[in-house]
Amino acid sequence: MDHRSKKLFERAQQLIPGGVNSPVRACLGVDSDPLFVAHAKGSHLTTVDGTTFVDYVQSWGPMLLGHAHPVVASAIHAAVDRGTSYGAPCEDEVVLAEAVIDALPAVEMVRMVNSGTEATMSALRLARGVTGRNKVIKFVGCYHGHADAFLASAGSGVATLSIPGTPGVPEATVRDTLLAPYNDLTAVAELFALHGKDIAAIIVEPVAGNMGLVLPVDGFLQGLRDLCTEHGALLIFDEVITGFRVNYGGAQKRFGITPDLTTLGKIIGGGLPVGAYGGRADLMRRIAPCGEVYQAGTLSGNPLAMAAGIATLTELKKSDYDALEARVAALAGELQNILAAKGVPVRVNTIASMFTVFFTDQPVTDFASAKTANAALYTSYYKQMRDKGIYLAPSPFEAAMVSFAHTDADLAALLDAARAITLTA
Ligand code: KE4
Repeated sequence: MDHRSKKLFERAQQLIPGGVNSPVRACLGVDSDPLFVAHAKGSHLTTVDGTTFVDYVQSWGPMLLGHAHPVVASAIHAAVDRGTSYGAPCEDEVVLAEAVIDALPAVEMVRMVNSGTEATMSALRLARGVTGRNKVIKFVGCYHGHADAFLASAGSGVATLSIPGTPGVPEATVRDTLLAPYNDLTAVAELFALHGKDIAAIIVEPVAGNMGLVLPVDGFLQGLRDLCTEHGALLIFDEVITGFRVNYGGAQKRFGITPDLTTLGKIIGGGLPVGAYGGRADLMRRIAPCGEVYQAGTLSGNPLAMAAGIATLTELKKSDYDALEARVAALAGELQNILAAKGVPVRVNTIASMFTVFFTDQPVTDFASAKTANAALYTSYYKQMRDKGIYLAPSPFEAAMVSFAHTDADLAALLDAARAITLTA
């Protein structure tokens, strides 16, 4: 059935580590081989063997409009004939910066980079540069890209593959990375009591998407804001997933919290490589060339990615986020009922257009509770759903993504597949 995928995977494994250009795609966490994609459109993707799936990964978040959206595609087509990279300023960099600043309440200035990792590593360098402090607080199970400082107890692919610690990262680097459980303000307050004058920043996924989907409990984000203000540290919202996903204005708009810095990625590139970091103008002006904190990038702000980002945000600004959230909330509730009726423990967390199925009988509010979920059940669920044409994240530590292109028939197809599978506790 997946003959060409298997042949391509065999070839790829001789040429590319693990046969993939990003670890989680290898599907090791669900005892499966990856499917090679030939093309994708809207809510669907089609493999090199001609099999079409309803896609609930959506490239891990960028494709909120769905794959190959005509407005985005035509913007890219038009841009490509104007040249793909100038290494000099272009008008679309200004236009996309204006769109981002207009949307996100806490962003007064923004710098484009090429990935979420570049965005978070740059935001941390800026926080350290302006505070003169070295330590950073991150939360166990949160993933902020693969920069050295963030690979302590990270989520996403690090959690999926149970990669121990941080091989290749100097002990001195992670010594400055302090860890706390997500949603645990007491633990954060204790870290400030111990290290307060040395802590440059807290970096947090305001909604966690890399331990599976975990929501902030009431007061958590405000508590982080208050602790940072009290101790002179900066609050960094890593909105690489949540930016333009949980609200057009991101989590900072949805929850009414003002971080000092915000990192972005995924959606703002419309599927092309774009990341960004931004925030208070007084902080961003400390970045070279107007400040002394250095950060640079050959392809930062390239015209193709800017055109894709502008087209994407333009379409999203007109989109009905509340309607999509209501549809996904109903889907998640029905999915929980269907799976629970099979006699297995299950909790489905959802917000906006994201959800995660945890095969556990307890609320999932942090990485420790996320890890109580039955991994074997998730693997069985993943495999059977894939056999029935539903393409899910090959890891229980990710979030399913629904796009504006998903039809009611697409959502029904997921529920029908869930009804048809067999799960044994
Ligand atoms: P990238 O460097 O992969 O563009 O972004 C890193 C990043 C930063 N912050 C958050 C909150 C993120 O979720 C990510 C990347 N997300 C993962 C999936 N959850 C990327 C998938 C992959 O590694 O292939």
